[in-house]
Amino acid sequence: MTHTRQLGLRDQLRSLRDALPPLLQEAAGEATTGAWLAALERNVLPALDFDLPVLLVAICGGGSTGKSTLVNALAGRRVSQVAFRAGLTERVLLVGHPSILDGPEVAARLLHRLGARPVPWTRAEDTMVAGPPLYATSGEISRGLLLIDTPDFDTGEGGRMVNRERAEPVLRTAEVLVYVFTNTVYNNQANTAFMAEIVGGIGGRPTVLVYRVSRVASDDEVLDHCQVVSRRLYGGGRGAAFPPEVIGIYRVHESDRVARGEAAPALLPIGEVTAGRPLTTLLAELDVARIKRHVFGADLRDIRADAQGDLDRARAAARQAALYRDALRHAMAEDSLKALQAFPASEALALTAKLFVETSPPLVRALRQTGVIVGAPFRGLRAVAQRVAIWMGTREGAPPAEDLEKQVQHDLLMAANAVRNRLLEEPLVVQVRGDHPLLARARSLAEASNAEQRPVVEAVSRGVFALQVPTPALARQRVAEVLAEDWQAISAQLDRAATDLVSLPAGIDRDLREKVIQFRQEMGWGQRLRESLFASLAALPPILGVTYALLTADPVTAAGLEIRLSSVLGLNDLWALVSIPASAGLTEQDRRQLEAMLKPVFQLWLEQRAAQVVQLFERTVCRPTLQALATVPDPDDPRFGAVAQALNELEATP
Ligand SMILES: Nc1nc2c(ncn2[C@@H]2O[C@H](COP(=O)(O)OP(=O)(O)OP(=O)(O)O)[C@@H](O)[C@H]2O)c(=O)[nH]1
Ligand SMILES: [Mg+2]
Repeated sequence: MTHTRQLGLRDQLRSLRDALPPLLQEAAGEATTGAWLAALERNVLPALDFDLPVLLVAICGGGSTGKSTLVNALAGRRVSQVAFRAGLTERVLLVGHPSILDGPEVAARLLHRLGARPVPWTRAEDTMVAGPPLYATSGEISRGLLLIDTPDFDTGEGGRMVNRERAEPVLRTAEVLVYVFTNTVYNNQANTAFMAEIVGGIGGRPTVLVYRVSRVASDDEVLDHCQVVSRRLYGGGRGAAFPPEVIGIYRVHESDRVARGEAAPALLPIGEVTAGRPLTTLLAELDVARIKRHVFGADLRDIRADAQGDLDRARAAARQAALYRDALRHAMAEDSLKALQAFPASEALALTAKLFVETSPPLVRALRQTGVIVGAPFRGLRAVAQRVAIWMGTREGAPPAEDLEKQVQHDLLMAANAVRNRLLEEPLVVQVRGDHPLLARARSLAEASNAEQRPVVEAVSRGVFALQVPTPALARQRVAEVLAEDWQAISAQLDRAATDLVSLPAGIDRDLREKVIQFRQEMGWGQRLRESLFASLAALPPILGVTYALLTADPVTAAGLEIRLSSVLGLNDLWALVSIPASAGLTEQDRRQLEAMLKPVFQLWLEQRAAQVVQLFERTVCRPTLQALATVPDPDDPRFGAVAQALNELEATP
């Protein structure tokens, strides 16, 4: 690997390390899973920074199998405490050549791979006491090796493998393993399963088997047992050949002299792969560079796979939160309609009349000529004329009716309560039409295999779908707050807001004027001709007058003027229908024209008011939930793309 490539790789890996864990935390409220972050920080990044051609060789196995005895033999001195008691070695001990481990700087950087800062060894007994890794030196150890004595991984205490937790990180870090096992445990499922996970963990690590067995056992029996072990470790079927990861096999016999500490154990090479070489020779002959490349590549592959899993989960969680947030907005829009049952119909009618008058030059001229509409046959007409005058700026307007305000307050409270119930329910259920973007998003998330909780899509009727959107964990955590909210304070806030909602929204006449002009342009010749007839004053007053009479029959609900809200929707989907019953006594044509005139003002009112009510819900009932969701990164957050790119480049790294 060239220097510049290493630099590029290092940057990618660092950006992965820095960006992915917070992304996952923010999106899913979870810490990273898998060992990728530890492998990255402990193995790969230090290796890029500090490339020393030394192999880490871990001596591992069950309790009292003779690991420490073997380490002492290889080191040529008693560095590790040995005894008959299983579980004796309680901490990691590293032994290396003084030219490698000499100098605190080198030692510290080399041992940095183990996570905890190691301390210098002083005496063999230290290995019996739990603590940070120890390091010792021995001139007998090859310069290319760093031996590690490890705690056993099968001594139990209160149902826990106490030493396994100490051994595991070291074993995952080691580049070569020497697995020591005895005749009593060679067939032990638990030990080999643990080892298999470790050795398979980084794409198959080279392993030396050391089998402590009676001298009475034949070589064939010994090899047979070693076969059992290696199949357990690396898989593979029955057959004479050992997997390529097994790089050496030794048998070692029970010896009282060894047990008494008078002699070093004699490791007898067996099997073709060992080719009669002593263990020291075999280890010294290992191709350090090749093994390091292999381990490094395997580490990178593992990191990539694990990190990809985390990225996928973070993305799915972000998409889920965004879907929930938007579905909640949709639900709020649905419920906002409950708060909009009282349309200020007389105001709307007056405004429409005013705008039609203003935008119709012949009508204005006629009105100017005759002054206010005098002597019309309907009593209500005077009120309309007053309204028209108010809108034209010649008179002061009266405040909105009290009962209308009460109605709005009541409706608003009911709607807010409906929204609150939605927050407490799980999942959130909303209805959408077939072409609504929420539907496509819910479907694609339902198909995403990595989503923890998936939305469910159900067809309700033709073209209408119900979406069940799971509540993200982050929002679920806030349910208690939703429940604990001061409902009285919220009611008071809603009541105050209701005052503003009673009349037509401010500035609506500007938007409406455009619609009226557009409407007029779309009118056919015949209608325009009719409209110009309104100017004769004979035709206009009856239309306005009749309509006004209809409206004033019940100013709250505007009985007679039918308003229908469709609720299969979302704000963009709002459609409104204003219809005047045939019983109103208008000609079909006048009725249609009046409906068409009123429809734009109704729609504008509905859109603007619904948006206002939604905002009100956002500030009150939905506040805790929305606050929680606001901390979740958007699915378009550029950090997702940056992490994905870092992972892609890792894949391209040989
Ligand atoms: N007979 C015989 N005894 C051995 C041999 N190797 C080790 N022993 C003895 O077995 C006991 C355990 O040896 P240790 O080296 O402490 O074993 P260990 O695997 O380090 O044990 P833990 O640290 O407890 O996991 C000691 O009493 C050793 O003297 C051997 O080859 N033959
Ligand atoms: Mg030991």
